[in-house]
Amino acid sequence: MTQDKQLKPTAQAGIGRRSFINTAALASLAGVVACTEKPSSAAAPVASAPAAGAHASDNVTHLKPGELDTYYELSSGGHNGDMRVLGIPSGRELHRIPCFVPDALVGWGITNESKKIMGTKPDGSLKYTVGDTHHIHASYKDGNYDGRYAWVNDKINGRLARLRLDYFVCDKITEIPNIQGFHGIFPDKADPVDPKINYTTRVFCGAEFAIPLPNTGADVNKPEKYHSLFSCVDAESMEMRWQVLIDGNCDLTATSYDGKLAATNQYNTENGVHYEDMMSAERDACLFFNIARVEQAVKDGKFKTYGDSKVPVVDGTHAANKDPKTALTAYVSVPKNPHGVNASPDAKYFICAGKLSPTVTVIELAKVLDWFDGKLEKLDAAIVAEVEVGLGPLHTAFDGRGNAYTTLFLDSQMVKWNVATAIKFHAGDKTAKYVVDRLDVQYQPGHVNASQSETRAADGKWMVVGCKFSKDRFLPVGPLHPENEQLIDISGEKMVLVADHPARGEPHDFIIFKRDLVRPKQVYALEDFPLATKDPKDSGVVRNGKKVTVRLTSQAPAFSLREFTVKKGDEVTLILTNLDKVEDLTHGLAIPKYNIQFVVNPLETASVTFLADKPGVFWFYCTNFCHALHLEMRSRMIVEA
Ligand code: CUK
Ligand code: CUA
Ligand code: CA
Repeated sequence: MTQDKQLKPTAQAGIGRRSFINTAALASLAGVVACTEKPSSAAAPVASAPAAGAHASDNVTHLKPGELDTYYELSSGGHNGDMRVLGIPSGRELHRIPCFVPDALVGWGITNESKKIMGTKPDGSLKYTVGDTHHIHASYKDGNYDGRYAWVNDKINGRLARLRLDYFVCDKITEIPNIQGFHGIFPDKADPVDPKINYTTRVFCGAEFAIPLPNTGADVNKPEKYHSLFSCVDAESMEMRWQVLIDGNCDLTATSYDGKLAATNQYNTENGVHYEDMMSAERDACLFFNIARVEQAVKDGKFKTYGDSKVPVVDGTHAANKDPKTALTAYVSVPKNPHGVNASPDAKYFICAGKLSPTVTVIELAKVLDWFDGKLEKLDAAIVAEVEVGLGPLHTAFDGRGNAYTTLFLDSQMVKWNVATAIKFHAGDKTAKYVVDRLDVQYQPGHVNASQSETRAADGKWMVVGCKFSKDRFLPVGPLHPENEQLIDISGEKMVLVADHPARGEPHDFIIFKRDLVRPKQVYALEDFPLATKDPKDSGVVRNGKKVTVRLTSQAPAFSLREFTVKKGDEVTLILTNLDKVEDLTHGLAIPKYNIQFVVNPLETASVTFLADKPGVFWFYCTNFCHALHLEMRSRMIVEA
């Protein structure tokens, strides 16, 4: 065979493109420049040369058929409203986990069980059918992922979803009161007061948009009434614990390894309600929360509530927290409209990227705690470095060897820089060369993450860069391009671009962790489902007035009932238990003209409720290929007129 099997990413498109972006970028403060690049109508030529330089390591990138990846990537799906699971280094997409938005494949938003998690209106229909996931983080123990849960935000409707990492399914969704534009999330890694609790018990949630509180239509033109809230959700119960009233708009959230601090970077400390106002100040803030003090204030009853919500809200505004000894919050000044705050794996620093400033700011956590303790006079002294890295810095990943990797949106680059050297440079040693390497990426990177980056076990092997634009990187598919996730080998001194993976819009953040940190189960247990039909002989129709319950089971290649009969006007609840217990033996159930389709995995039970409003014969059939006689796996629903 002479076919070219593995396409390598092409080398960078050259200096012309970059200088073009830079010129355009300077002309546009807001940085929306990517679309001014010349579009390309054809696919890029197949690369003939391998990616620049020899591999710095023995990282294996090309998996042969049957070989498994060594890392999981959990990625958000943006306004697709879903979550994705990929294998790294292959970049193969393994699964999409629906949470906020219906999913036709599995029947998410169709079954009663998934609708209950998603939330319904009084008439039983879904409360929301759109979502916008950005940030995904997993539960911790001892500073590393413990494989229990992951959480993801919905920016549009202000919801937090939890995923169980034993089954890779969403099991709870919480709607956060009195917020809009819910953006950054981060689980805590320990308890601030009880050292025995060295695992996640809280999830912090930053609201981006300030709204009048309460938002009743009364104070729309009073900017002083606009606030956003920083929220704490209980990791186990998924109930709201407390909220903090703050100045500014939250972007990302980060937490310290000792559980004492959470932070969010604030890009609109001006509290502007119009676009221009949000960029008027030269500096904004990285806002720190003293978790123990916030919880004490809640205990002491120093809170209010807004509207119908019973959730306690403490005052974390700048004006109310000037005295370090009582402050709940600390506003550390960082340059103009910062984007992203990330905790370094050595547990010492939080790093904010400048976005509209070409800098990154390194904040030492011990010094922030000193300020709260009255031992550091000026909060600004917690900043131990503020150095230039390039244009449009957004997010930062770590390799566990003291290096940070920051996306440069406007420069279309990754910059690798050494944190300790940057601190030296900032302290006055102008010979300290903190920039280690630069690598052009294709194009306009937003998020980045490295293997195990935001844990104490950061291993510096792989980095994935989420490029917002893909242009000439893939075969053209019409106007809507995929995004481009680029795999980069970071095991050596130089970053090496290894592969491009298209991603359907629009992943923002993702985490990459070792595969043995989770133990996914592939078969359910019957006992987990109160509605389960354990014996096919228990199948049948039970009528209670106009309410009809139909129980049936599936075992390849048949449903337990060959037919069932209901009457027009009945409210039918159909409960299906899959009695096949073999891994990978999933069945589906679809009812033509009734807009119903869902799947049941091995030993899973799921149900649907619908109004039998159309008389006739309806062949309900198995949608998930399960057997040589899969096509024959169908039965009749008879709806009598
Ligand atoms: S934001 Cu998307 S690129 Cu939601 Cu994390 Cu920075
Ligand atoms: Cu059961 Cu196909
Ligand atoms: Ca600002």
